[in-house]
Amino acid sequence: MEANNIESLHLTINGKRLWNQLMDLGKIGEEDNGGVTRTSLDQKDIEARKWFLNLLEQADLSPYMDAAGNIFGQIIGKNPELPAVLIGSHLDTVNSGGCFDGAMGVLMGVEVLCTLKEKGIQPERTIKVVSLTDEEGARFDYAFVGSTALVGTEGADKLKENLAAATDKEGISYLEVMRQASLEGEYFNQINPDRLELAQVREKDVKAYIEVHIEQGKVLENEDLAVGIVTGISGGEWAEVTITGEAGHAGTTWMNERKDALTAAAECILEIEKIAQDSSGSVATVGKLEVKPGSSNVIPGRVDFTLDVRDIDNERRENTIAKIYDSIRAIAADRGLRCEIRPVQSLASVMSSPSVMKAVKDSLQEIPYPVYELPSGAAHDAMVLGELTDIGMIFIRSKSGISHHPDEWSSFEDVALGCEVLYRTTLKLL
Ligand code: HGY
Ligand code: MN
Ligand code: MN
Repeated sequence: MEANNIESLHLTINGKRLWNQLMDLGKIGEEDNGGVTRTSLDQKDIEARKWFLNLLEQADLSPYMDAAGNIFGQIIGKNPELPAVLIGSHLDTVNSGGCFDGAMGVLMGVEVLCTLKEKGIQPERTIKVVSLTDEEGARFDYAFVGSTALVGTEGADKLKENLAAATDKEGISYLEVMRQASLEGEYFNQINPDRLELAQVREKDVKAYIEVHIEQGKVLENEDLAVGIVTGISGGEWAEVTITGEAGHAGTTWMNERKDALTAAAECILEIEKIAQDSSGSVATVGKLEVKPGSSNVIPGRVDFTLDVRDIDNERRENTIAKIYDSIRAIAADRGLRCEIRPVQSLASVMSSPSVMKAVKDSLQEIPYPVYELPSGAAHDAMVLGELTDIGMIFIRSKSGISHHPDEWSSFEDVALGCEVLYRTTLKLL
C-alpha cells in the first residue's frame, strides 16, 4: 500500500488540519534560509508556546504548564485514577533546524485528542499531549530538561544545580532564563525552577508514553516506506573538554617551545574519530570548538570542545567513552598540556515496550500498511521517559534523511498516515 494513495486509506484523523498547524507553527522562528530557530525559552520559543497554548484552548483540551515549563493538553478519562497515556515530543529546535523535528510529534498528539473529542469518545483512562521543555539543548548545551524534570531523574535539586551552571552564549544561566519566563503571564507563572519536584509524575500515574518523530535517517526512504516502528533508542554521553596550553607570539615562538592547545585538540579529535570507527557500533562527534584567544597571530592557549558519543549497546558505549577519555588525557600529557573533561549528561539506551510496539504493529496491519522495525540513532524524550514508563516511538520517513537542517522534510501523505497509526495505537492503549 502506497502512502501517497492517501485518499484510498479512509483515514480517521484530519490530515489537512494537522498539516496546516504544522506549517503555521513552522513560521514561528523561520529564517530567510527556510530554517527554524526556537531554542529554549528564547523569544521565538515563548511565541511558539503561546501559539500552542492557544491551540489547546481552542480545542478545549484544558491546557496547563508545569514547574519545568512542560505544556499539557488533556481529555480526562471516565476513570481518572487509571494511569494516563501520554503522547508527546518537543517544540524547541536546534539553530536553523527544520519544522518537523519535535513539533510534528506534539501536533499529532493534539490531532489524536481532537479526533477522539469529535468522535465523542471519552476514554476510560486520561489521555494527555505534552510538549516537553528543551529536548535539543541548543541554547545551553543542556538537553532533555522537561523530560528529566517529569521523570525526576537525578532529583530536583541536582537538576536545579545543573540549570544554574548551564549558560547561553550571552552568559545568562538557564535558571535565570526560567525565572524570567515565569513572568510571561498566565500558564507561564507555573514555571518554578526552585520547585522542579512539582513537575515530577509518579510511575503509577502513567501507563505509556508514545512519541512520533521524523526518522532523521534514510532507512525508511530506502525501504520505500512511510512509517516504521522504533525498536529502541541509542544512549548517549555528552561532555565538555578543555585543553589548556600557553598562548604566545606566532612569529617568535619556535615550534619546539610551543604548548599549542589547538594542535593538541586536533590530535584528540582525530583520535576520537578513530576510536569510534574501530568500535564497530559507536558514533562520536565533536560539534563545537572554541579557540582562545582566537587571533591569527597568537598560538592558541585554550580550546574548549564538546563531545557526543552514542551507541545502542550501553557496554560498548561505555568502553568507547573510557577509551576516548584516556586518549585525551594521554595526548595532553604527552604534549605537556592540561586537560579537563566534564561529563554533562549521560543517558542509557532504552528499548521500546513490546506491548506498545504490538499496538503499533496491529494498527499498521489494520490499515493495512507494511510493518517495518528500526532502531533510533538520534536521542529523544522517549529515552528519558523510558525510566518512568513503557515507551514506544513511530518514525516517519524523512526526505533524503536530512534533519537538523532547513531542508528537513516529510510529505503530507506520510505525516497523515503516521498520525493515523498513532491514533489507532492510542485507542489500543486507552
Ligand atoms: O541529539 C539528538 O539526537 C536529538 O535530536 N536531540
Ligand atoms: Mn532534534
Ligand atoms: Mn526531536
